[in-house]
Amino acid sequence: MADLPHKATEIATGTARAAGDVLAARPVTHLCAAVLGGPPAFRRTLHVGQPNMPDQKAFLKRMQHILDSGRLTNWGPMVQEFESRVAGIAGAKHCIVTNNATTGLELAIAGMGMSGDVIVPSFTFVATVHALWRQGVRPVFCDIDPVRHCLDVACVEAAITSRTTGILGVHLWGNSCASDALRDLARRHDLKLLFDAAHAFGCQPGRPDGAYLGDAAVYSFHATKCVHAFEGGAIVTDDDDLAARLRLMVNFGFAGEDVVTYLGTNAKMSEASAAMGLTSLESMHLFFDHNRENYTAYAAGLADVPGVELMPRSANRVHNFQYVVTAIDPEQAGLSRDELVAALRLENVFARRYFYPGCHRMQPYAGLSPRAGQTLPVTEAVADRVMILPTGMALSARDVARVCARIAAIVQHAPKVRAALRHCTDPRLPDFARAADTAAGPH
Ligand code: T4K
Repeated sequence: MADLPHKATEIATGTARAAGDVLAARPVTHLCAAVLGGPPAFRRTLHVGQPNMPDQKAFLKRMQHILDSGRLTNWGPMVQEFESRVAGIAGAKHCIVTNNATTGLELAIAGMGMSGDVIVPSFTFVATVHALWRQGVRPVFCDIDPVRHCLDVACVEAAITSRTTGILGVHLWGNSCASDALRDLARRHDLKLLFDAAHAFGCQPGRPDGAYLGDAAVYSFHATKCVHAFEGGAIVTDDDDLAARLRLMVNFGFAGEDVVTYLGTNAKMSEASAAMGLTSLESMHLFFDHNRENYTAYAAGLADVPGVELMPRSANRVHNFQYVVTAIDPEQAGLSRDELVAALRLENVFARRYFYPGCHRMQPYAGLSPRAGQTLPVTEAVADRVMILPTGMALSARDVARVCARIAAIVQHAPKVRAALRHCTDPRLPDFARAADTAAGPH
């Protein structure tokens, strides 16, 4: 569907041009933000995590093959091929695919023998922490570094006690944890090292980094991920024994037709999901390249917007650019992150405040570590400022330029936008920005 051609505003100010021209198109004084009564930037809604659609013909051909063969699930040929492709891309000896990453994390936690306390960031999707809790493991929240948003190694070291059995790091936004340092720490203290790599499929560190996969790592192939299998996950590891155990656990613990040798569950991926995963893999580099182009357009379009900072990405690293991460400085922008997210909703741009407010403020973890608010200063600051912007195949670089132009216009008129939001009752506003709450700002 075409975007709204606001020629009277955007073309007059030059903002309807290609991404690289956005800077030249300033000032944007005449561009009226939707919250101030202008038409929305987009007729359709732009989402974070809108699925990338791979080649439909190739997918349907695989589906036909599945239907013809009668093999629908239980480690069929599609799943086997997908496992071998994922292991190859990850550079791991073994891959066990699962029905989603959350189950994959739970199985890895149990299979690795984690118990007692495990150190984990609070700044992550809540599934990371739920997986521990559901396996009877107490999460010990640790702060993150402000640049990569991954575990701060010094904080991890300080948090280790006699109850600690492992570290669960998150390669957040596809960034790499300080994996070598975490591996050394884990070895010195005889701890297990697991990585939640839900965001990081296809990402590779810039230099050889044998620790990137830890003792095991878990990918997500959820529909919102760059490469997806509708729903899906994968555990990768170089550990033969762990892999053998996990393969049993994924399938109820069955070691033979009626021989059960281990506590297991049903975490199997279906052939239909694997067919989507394989087809999605065939377009992986197309998706990555497209995301990189969008990232470049965001970098150009946001370069001069005060208070809106784009998280840098290392050029010497393979990156899926799946998440476009910005940090909002309310002093400079004149608006809080929440106000900017709210104003963008009226443009039909659904930016997200992942992963506010941090797991330590969610149930059942709030109250678990009462001092977490003080011991996680970076987490608290980052959770209040991060805004994720849409990308993926659903957006062109030109769309990105338009999003940036609207952000610039909103920031330029920040006092008026703030006042307008106080009285706004538009149903598209997120719950946290309903008229009565908006003035309160973040916690
Ligand atoms: N660890 C980390 C660090 C994670 O981020 C995640 C998941 C996990 C572990 C667990 O992985 P899985 O068990 O899910 O494999 C989404 C995803 O559900 C979740 O997978 C993801 N991370 C998380 C960051 O985001 P929501 O609830 O914020 O997204 P949702 O469902 O609102 O989707 C975003 C938008 O995308 C929708 O508003 C509309 C659009 N959309 C979405 C789907 C699913 C579509 O257009 N079509 C679709 O089919 O959680």
